[in-house]
Amino acid sequence: MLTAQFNYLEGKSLAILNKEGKVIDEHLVPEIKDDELINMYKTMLLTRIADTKAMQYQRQGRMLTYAPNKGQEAAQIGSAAAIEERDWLVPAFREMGAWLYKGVPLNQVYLYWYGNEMGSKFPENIKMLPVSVPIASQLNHAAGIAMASNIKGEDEVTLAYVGDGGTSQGEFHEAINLAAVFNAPLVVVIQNNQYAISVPRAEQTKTKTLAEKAHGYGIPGIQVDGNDILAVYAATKEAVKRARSGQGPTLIEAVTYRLGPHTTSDDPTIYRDDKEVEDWTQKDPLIRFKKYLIDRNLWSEDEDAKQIEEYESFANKTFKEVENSKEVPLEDIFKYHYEKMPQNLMEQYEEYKEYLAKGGK
Ligand SMILES: Cc1ncc(C[n+]2csc(CCOP(=O)(O)OP(=O)(O)O)c2C)c(N)n1
Ligand SMILES: [Mg+2]
Repeated sequence: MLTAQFNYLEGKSLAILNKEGKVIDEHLVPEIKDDELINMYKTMLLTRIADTKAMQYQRQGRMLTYAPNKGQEAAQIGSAAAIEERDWLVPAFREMGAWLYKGVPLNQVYLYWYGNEMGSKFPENIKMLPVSVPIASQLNHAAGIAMASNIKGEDEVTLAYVGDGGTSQGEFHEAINLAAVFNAPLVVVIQNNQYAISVPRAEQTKTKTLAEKAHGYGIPGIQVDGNDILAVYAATKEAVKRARSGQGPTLIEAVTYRLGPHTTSDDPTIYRDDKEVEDWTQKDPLIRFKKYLIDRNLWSEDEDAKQIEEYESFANKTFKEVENSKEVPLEDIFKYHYEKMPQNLMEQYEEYKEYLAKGGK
C-alpha cells in the first residue's frame, strides 16, 4: 500500500517521474491504458492553453476576475482521472483541469468566469458540484454526499479538493472528522500550491506536512509530488479503491505550485521571489509528462505543435461564443439561492436596479 510505503511520519513523499520525465521506480508506475495517458496529457494541454487565454481575455477587459491554474494541472488531472463516471467530483475554485477531465465543456468554464450562472449548470450526466468560493465549505457538502452514498448503499466515491489555506478552516476539520467517523467513501485532495493568496505554506500550519493531518482523524494520508501526474494518479486510485471497498476516507496532499497570481487582482511579486517561481518552472508538470510520453513513443513534438494550434483556436472560438451569448439577466445575481426571492433580496434587487438606472456599473 502506497500510504504505508510512503509514510509521512518518516518524511516520505510519493514521486514516480522525476523532473526530466524519467521513471524513478518502475514498480510504482500505475497501470494506465495508452489512450487514457494521451487523454490525460491532452487535457493538461487544453487546461494550460485555456487558462493562459483566460488571463489574456481578462487583461483585455473581456472577462471578470479570474483564478489561474498554471502549474497545477497534474494535481488536478491526475486525481480526476482516477475516478469513474459514477463518482462525484467536488471542486473548490481552482480545478479547471479536473472539470475538463470530468467532461465539462470548456464553454461552461468560460461562462462561469464570465459571470453567467449557466456556467454552473452542468450536463445532467456529469456528477460534479459547482465552484465553491467560501474556502473549504465544499468539504462538508462532499462529506454529506459520501455519507449519502453509504446510506443509499451505492458504491460511488466522492473526490473533493481544497487548498493549503483551506486546511485552516473549521470546515476542513468538520468534514473530514465526520466522514472518517462514518467511514464515508471520501477522498480529499489538498492542492498545496504553497500560498493562500499572500500567506505562505509555512505560516499556514505548524505541521511539517499537510498529509499528516490525516493522523488526527484516524485515516490514511499521503504526500505526493503534485507536479507528477503518475504519482497523483496512483495515490488517488488507491484511495478510491479503499473508499469503494468500505474502508473510508483518505487525505492526499499534492505538493505543487501556483505559477501565476492568486487571481487577476493579485500581484505576487510583492510577496515572493522571481527565483522561487523560476525554480518551480523547472518542475513544470506538463513538460515532465510530455517527455515521458515521447520516451514511450506515445506522443511527439509534431503532434504537440499541432495540438497546441488546435486548442488555441478552439479556446478563442469558444470564448467568442461566450461573449456573444445572451446578456446575463440582472436578476440572475439574486434569484438562485432560494426557490422564491425573499423580501430582503427583493429590496436589494430594486436598489441595484435603481443604482444601474443612475448610471452605476
Ligand atoms: C471563508 C473564506 N474566507 C476568505 C476568503 C477569501 N479567499 C479567497 S481565496 C483565499 C485563499 C485560499 O487559499 P488556498 O486554500 O490555499 O487555495 P488557493 O487559492 O491557493 O488555490 C482566500 C482567503 C474566502 N473566499 N472564503
Ligand atoms: Mg493555496
